[in-house]
Amino acid sequence: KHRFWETQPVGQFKDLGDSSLPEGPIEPPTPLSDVRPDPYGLPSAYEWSTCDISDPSVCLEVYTLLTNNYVEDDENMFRFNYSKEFLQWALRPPGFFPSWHIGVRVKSTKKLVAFITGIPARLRVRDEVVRMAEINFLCVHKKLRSKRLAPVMIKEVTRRVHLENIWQAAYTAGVVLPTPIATCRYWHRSLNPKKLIDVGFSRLGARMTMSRTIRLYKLPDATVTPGFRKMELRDVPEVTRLLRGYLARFAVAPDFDEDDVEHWLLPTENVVDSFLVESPVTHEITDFCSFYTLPSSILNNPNYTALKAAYSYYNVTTKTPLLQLINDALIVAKQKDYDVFNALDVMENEGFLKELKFGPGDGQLHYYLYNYRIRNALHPSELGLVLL
Ligand code: NHW
Ligand code: EN5
Repeated sequence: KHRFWETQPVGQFKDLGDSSLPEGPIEPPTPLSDVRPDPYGLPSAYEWSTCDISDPSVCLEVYTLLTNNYVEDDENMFRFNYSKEFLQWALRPPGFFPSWHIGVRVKSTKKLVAFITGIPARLRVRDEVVRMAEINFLCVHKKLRSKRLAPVMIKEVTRRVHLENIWQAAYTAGVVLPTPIATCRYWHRSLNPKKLIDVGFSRLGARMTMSRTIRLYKLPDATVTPGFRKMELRDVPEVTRLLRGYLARFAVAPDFDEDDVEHWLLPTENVVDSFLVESPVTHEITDFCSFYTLPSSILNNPNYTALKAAYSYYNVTTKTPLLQLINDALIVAKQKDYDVFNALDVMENEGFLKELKFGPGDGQLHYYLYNYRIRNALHPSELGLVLL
């Protein structure tokens, strides 16, 4: 059934309840001298191309490929539209490897037709911190689908990760592959219900009118938590301590240091927004919340072309009630003109989703590890990891 994935060091469906298998790496590392020194073969019309995303013309090519060919919902009404600024941020974290930004071009025209990326990360799985690659943005042009190009791309990124002496990876996908470490649900909180209904993102509920729906989702004009403000560079050490302490609770979570927090959480306009609560009395940072910006193109709608979506990222509370903190995040997202605020049921998010009027989406997100076995699937609330 999975001709490619059956050959890979990942949890296999046939091993699902086998408690004799140990947790941890499935295969040991090989000597670096045993890693294939040259790229995997592509069909003869195509060539590998390392993509320097800091070059604006290359970034535009990647952006264009993804804008036209990346992930859609199950009814092909919306397609993720990561911005160029977002791609630069997502692909250039501390210690990133340029060689892990891999394109495939048509030899004759140099047109970019496929893409896959890795970035380095330290992920803790239970008690062990493991150096990993996070794989994302796998995309094959619509006209080149089902030609088994994806397995070659996955093998090539694996080879380039191995060359850096890294032997594990993490990735998420909307499709079921062998085998998820956890299966999460997307939840959606309407901020602009009229537009969401007009574009088919949501429906008018039974026995609901448009004006009742608009009233239902109305939010205050201003945030309510005293000391709630945007995160700044000077906050990085304290936010790092707060976040590290919090992420220690989860079975799988990133091991963020100050450089990571500066990169991933310091606000970048239209990419990532972070807010914290500074005690008006002690000036301690007691709470933190963040979201990233990922619009979707609206396919085939006469009135609208883009859906502006915020995605819940990392949140930590020690003093402010979680519902109040996230409600303040909803208020700032509404002020900034987002149409919808999305969240997964990871971490403690179940504790605010229903109360803050999020509704379950029709999409799932499966989390995977490569070359690392976990004995039983985790509950979403055991995940302390959000991939972009
Ligand atoms: S998930 C988003 C993936 N991208 C999209 O959905 C965009 C739209 N779709 C496409 O571009 C986030 C194509 O449909 C793609 C497949 C390219 C998805 N992950 O070439 P073939 C990520 O980027 C398997 C993994 O004929 P295609 C995470 C499929 O099961 N495998 O298909 C990426 C089959 O294998 P099987 C996927 O439709 C993680 C084979 O590909 C997959 O033309 C990557 C068919 O290939 C997916 N999302 O192209 C893994 N979708 O065994 C990283 C399909 O079942 C692993 N497949 O026969 C770790 C590597 C690093 C290790 C380091 C130590
Ligand atoms: C790797 N980083 O299916 C990511 N999105 O629910 C790759 N549905 O937006 C993997 N179908 O439910 C991504 N509206 C996998 C997800 C792919 C995209 C996807 C889903 C997630 C989505 C929307 C629109 C559905 C359109 C028809 C949805 C309902 C919202 C409603 C609001 C009011 C309260 C009830 C829910």
